[in-house]
Amino acid sequence: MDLSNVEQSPKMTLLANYQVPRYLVDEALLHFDLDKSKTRVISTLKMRLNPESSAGECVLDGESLDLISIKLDGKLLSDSEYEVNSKSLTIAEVPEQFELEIITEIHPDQNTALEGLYHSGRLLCTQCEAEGFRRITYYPDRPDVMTVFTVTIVADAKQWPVMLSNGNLEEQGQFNDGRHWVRWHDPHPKPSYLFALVAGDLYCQQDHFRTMNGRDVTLRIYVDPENKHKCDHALVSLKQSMKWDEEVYGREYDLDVFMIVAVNDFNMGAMENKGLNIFNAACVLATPETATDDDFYTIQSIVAHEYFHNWSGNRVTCRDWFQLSLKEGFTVMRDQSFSADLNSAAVQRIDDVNGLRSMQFAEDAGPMAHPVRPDSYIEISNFYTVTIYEKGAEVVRMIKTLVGDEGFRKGTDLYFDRHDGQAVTTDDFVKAIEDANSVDLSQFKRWYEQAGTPELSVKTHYDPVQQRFSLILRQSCPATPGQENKLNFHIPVAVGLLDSDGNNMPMQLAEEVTPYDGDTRVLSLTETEQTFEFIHVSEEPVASVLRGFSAPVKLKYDLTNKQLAFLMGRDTDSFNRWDAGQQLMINVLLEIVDDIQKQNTLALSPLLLSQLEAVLNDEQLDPALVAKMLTLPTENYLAAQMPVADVDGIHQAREFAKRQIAISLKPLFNARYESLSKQKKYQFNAEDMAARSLKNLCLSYLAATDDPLQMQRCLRQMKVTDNMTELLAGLRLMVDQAGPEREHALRAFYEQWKHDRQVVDKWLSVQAVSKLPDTLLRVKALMKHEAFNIKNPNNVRALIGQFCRNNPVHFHAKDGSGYRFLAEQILVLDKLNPQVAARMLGALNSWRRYDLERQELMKASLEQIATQKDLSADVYEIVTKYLAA
Ligand code: B3K
Ligand code: ZN
Repeated sequence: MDLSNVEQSPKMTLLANYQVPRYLVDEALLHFDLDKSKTRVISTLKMRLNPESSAGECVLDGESLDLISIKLDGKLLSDSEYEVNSKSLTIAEVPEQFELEIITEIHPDQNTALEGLYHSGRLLCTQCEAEGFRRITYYPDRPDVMTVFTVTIVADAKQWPVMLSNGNLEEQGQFNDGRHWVRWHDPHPKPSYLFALVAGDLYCQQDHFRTMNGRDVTLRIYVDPENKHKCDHALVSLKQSMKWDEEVYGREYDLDVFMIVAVNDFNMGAMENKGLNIFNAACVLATPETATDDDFYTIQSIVAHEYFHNWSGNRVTCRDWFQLSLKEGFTVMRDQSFSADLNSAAVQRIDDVNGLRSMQFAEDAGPMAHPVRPDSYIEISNFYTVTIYEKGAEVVRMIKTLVGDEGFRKGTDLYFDRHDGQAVTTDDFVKAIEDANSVDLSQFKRWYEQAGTPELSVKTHYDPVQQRFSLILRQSCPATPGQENKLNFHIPVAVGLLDSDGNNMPMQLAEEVTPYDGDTRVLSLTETEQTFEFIHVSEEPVASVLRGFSAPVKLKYDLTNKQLAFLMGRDTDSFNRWDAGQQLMINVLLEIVDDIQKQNTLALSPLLLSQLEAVLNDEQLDPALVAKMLTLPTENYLAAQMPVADVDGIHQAREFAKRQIAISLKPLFNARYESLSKQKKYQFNAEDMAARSLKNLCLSYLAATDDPLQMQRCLRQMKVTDNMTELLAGLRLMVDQAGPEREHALRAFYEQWKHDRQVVDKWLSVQAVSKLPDTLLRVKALMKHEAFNIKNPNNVRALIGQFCRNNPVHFHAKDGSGYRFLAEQILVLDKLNPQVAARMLGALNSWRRYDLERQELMKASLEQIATQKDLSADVYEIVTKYLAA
């Protein structure tokens, strides 16, 4: 397509062009006169020339600001002494050390982008990462400028009774005119992206934590008064996180108070502002009646994630935004191991890998593929990706696997000590681990530099005479945009060998003199191909490769369905047991797709059926694991396994398989459902969650039998339950069956919960992912419902996002209606909130993987977006990269 009429081409930022900041800020005094339509900000900055730089003009970032005045060392600057444009303020001449006073005005109630200071409900709040602070005042808005902030807030006491910022509260007072003021001081130097301010009429729930050195920390959660019953779980999670970080990483909290605020309008999950985390209400508020087990679980992990940032991100921060994974990859890895420690480690690993494979592998194989440490970006907001977060976490996890638990702790201790109060790079992180362990990770660092998912192929050879077993490992990595040829990775491959009874076998390598002690060993693949030869192997083993998913690679290991069935039943590594089952299901389902294409009669593999039956009958196995093992791969993931995704074939095959399994194993599903149905008061713990997940899984299979009695069962479950986990599971199943019961259930649910935003979003989501043919029409109708507001990101994600991402059969409708719908919404959203618009575009990431007709339709929608005037940099960057694919 000719993009020459696309007017704007925002500029690209390159890692190679990094330069240290010319001026540093030693102290920032901020004064806010708060008002929702016009807030005045007086910023006083004590600045000096960076000794590592050389003198020159002083450039400050600033966007969408009304500049009122500038004083340099107390003297008002005239218009000719500075220059302002839409992105910055430049003062031509400044001394080596100086004080700037800048007065600006901003308009929180007009801020629909939700970046900077904005108005949400009855609140004023901020979001500054990555580049939102420049929408509050002129400032060197980059993470390597670290400053001590003191913040004074003045506002009407009635309207804004609570006024918060980072650090500790120093002083407060009243004026005679009904206004009041507070002053917050944060002693820890921090970059501007960690600045936060909140004001509003908020309810506060308080608790305490005693740190490992005996300091008492006050914990506070601030919420809208109607949510005051929803704070307990987050507070428990916070205390669990604080304790875990002390025990596992030796990290103690460093202020007198730690605050969390819940807001309804938020672009992502939460934000780790120093001492004042701001959360999307959906990621912090929960009661058993309104939140599902998944919500409880996610909240626990997000609270932990943001808390852990206090060290991995805040005390030690990023030099520049190319280093984003320094804090995000590491912190995700930390929150994943926290969740694994507190809940079921096997389930946590399965969920993490599922997420990685379905989202990150797709990103890595598509037009936006980028390394964990990218080299360039147009809009940094587009780089808060699954690659930076989830692949970044896998990279840190591999480092831990390579140096061992103790070595890793030595490494992180050194990292935190060495770089406390600094803004550093991923290289600095790796260097600390190397230095603490005397290891060389130079080849390993390619994981940060090269994009794309490596492929690991496995061949085996057994010599019965010599009793030797060879494992031949080979790696390759596909080209990605801008990276044609890849160098070899250093891949840790965890392996076990199983005999025919499923017992672990000894794993002594030919070059070793003593036997290896252990059931799993980690092999380092550093060449293109390497052979590992095991000796004293008394029978031909089945190799269990990539145990625990020891590296983020695509495994190419041609096991027969019979071998997969064996591993599914017998592997001693729970992750690989689940994974073998998934691979078996994929093989079976893709064969059915093939039969559908050839119009053959369909049948379900008896081998798979008997394996599933065995799993369902296994009372010893953790019910949570049973539920995972009985869950078919998603349609999206199946699509990614085909050279050309056959949307309808996959949908039909999966529905067919599900129904066959349901019919064949109905008595078992029935029995387990009933045995798990004992009434018990809701509790959030691994055991009860496991029971509920298996119970709901059984119900979903029973519903797939099309037996009308099962709908009655769903209704009954919805009636008797005390929790949202079971209520929503029932509703979800009913929403897939047309008829008056469905409409009645939806109406009743809404009537009961319309006052609760978190629940209403679930109500929108279940309808967006419905299998019924008129789903798009219903989604469009729901956009006009009182429950939907396009300015609210949670509403957009619940309805539009769920439809486009998790309803493939309707989103990819052959007539292109799904694509046109998405394009229309993106153009509307881009004017309101570019970050949310750009996120929605992600639904078209894999557009080249569909048949030519669908590609044409998707391309037309992309072009329609690309040719729009005044596109945001966010959407511009993604749409042009997609079209270039
Ligand atoms: N650091 C924030 C994400 C900010 C996103 C800015 N567009 C939340 C987190 O990862 O903890
Ligand atoms: Zn984070």
